[in-house]
Amino acid sequence: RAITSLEIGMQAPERSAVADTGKGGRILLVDDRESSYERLATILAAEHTVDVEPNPTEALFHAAEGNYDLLIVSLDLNNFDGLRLCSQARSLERTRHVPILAIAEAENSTRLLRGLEIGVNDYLLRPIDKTELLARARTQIRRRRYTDHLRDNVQNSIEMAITDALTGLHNRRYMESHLATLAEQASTRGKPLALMILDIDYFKSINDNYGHDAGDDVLREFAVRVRKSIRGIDLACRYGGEEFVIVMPETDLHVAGMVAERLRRSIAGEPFAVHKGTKRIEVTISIGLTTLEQKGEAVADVLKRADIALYRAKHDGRNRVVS
Ligand code: GH3
Ligand code: MG
Ligand code: MG
Ligand code: MG
Repeated sequence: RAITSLEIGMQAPERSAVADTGKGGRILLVDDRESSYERLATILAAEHTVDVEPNPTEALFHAAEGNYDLLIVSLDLNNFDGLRLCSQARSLERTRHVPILAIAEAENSTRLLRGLEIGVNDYLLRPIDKTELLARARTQIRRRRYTDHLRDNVQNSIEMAITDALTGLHNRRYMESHLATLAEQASTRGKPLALMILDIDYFKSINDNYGHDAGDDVLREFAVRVRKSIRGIDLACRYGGEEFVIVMPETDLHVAGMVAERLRRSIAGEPFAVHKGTKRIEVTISIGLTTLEQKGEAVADVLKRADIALYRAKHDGRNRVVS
């Protein structure tokens, strides 16, 4: 049974993808007999763009580079094993999802069966009927477009599931699942791991004084500044409303303290533009900082220690880093 897009929590496919005629595809025809490929190409050209490649060595290269919707491969090729092309196309990342329609003389039907085993999607026996060729080509191209569409949707859903929509940072769920992995890696490799919780000071009064939209502007701009001050391997997430967590692998307390202090200054030192740049407001943050203290320490304990440090930063007057 096919899984529908709705069941896996994404948008219903657009109508155009469902109603696709399968016409207007890009086809690579691999056949080394001139009388054969000239006829097939003429038939297919009525509905598609067709490239013919009689040279099998070139065919795989074109298939990988050419962004085709369909490969039509003759398994009767004289000096070449068409099956090998099919299996290579199946193993290459760039051609893995391109459908293959095999064609062969009836006497080569064992090759066709082998082809189906290695991932050929459909086949036709010679002599090839014009209507049937067009119909089977359309079906494969339609299927290809539809599965591409689904694959994009799945990727988008995954992105959405781990990303905070307002700031584009990772969300709490992702952080919690990933933090355990990072802590484990740090433990087994004997490397330090730093973690900080950042909380915007008096954020409620930003909302109260300038409106909720201005508060959102501040959160977005805050995320931009966070991204600028961390490395690619660091993990930044929106942990709650105006609370963020940054995890820094291979970073000790001293270095993490400098990063935190730089970040604190980058927030306090430059007012935030809100309401489409018509207004600028001063923002400060408080940061609670800690590191993984011993091998195998529970991440909940690390988070708790950072939270206690944050509480002290608030209590001691805000706009500061406490570790
Ligand atoms: P403190 O210095 O002690 O952190 O004070 P605070 O006002 O920042 O702390 P508090 O936790 O009382 O208030 C946080 C506010 O953040 C309350 C909530 O309405 C607001 N908030 C949470 N999420 C969002 C959001 O997505 N957008 C906006 N604009 N506000 C949010
Ligand atoms: Mg608070
Ligand atoms: Mg706050
Ligand atoms: Mg808070």
